[in-house]
Amino acid sequence: MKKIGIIMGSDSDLPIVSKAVNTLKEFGVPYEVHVFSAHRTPAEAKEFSINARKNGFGAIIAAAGMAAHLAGAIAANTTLPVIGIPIKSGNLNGIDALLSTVQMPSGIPVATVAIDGAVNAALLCIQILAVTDSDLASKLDQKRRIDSEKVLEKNKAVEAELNS
Ligand code: RP5
Repeated sequence: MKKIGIIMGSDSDLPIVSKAVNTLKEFGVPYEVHVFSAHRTPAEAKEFSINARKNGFGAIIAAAGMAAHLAGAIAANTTLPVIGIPIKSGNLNGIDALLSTVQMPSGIPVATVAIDGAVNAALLCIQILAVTDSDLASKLDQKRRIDSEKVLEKNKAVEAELNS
């Protein structure tokens, strides 16, 4: 199975990024995690991206806060799918990171999830791998069923308590 690369701009992003790691673990998807910054360690970020396909990666998650150009910088150096996570930090609470990550000019796409949307970033990567992996597709179906059942249980409890 292809690996997922998880790159964050700072170790201060780890509390959010760890949710993506846990989701990949839950599905048994292999991953590598690195702290590479587009502005503090641009050479390492570029090196990783240029070699990602030949090093066995199938998609890359890039998480960064503030003027978050990390996902775009990674996407500039690979044609693997790049999923950007705008991290909530600084005076603008992640709005700056959201706009920096999502507003890519045509030609270099970054699939951007919600601010701090690490679980969805991982699920999108799993869905990408599941295009050609039927076991992974079954696990995704199963998770959807379990999540639906949980909501239906909650619905039952709310209906029983509040409806006359
Ligand atoms: C970004 O700046 C990082 O991704 C992080 O979200 C933010 C703040 O970084 P630190 O100052 O906490 O290292 O590059």
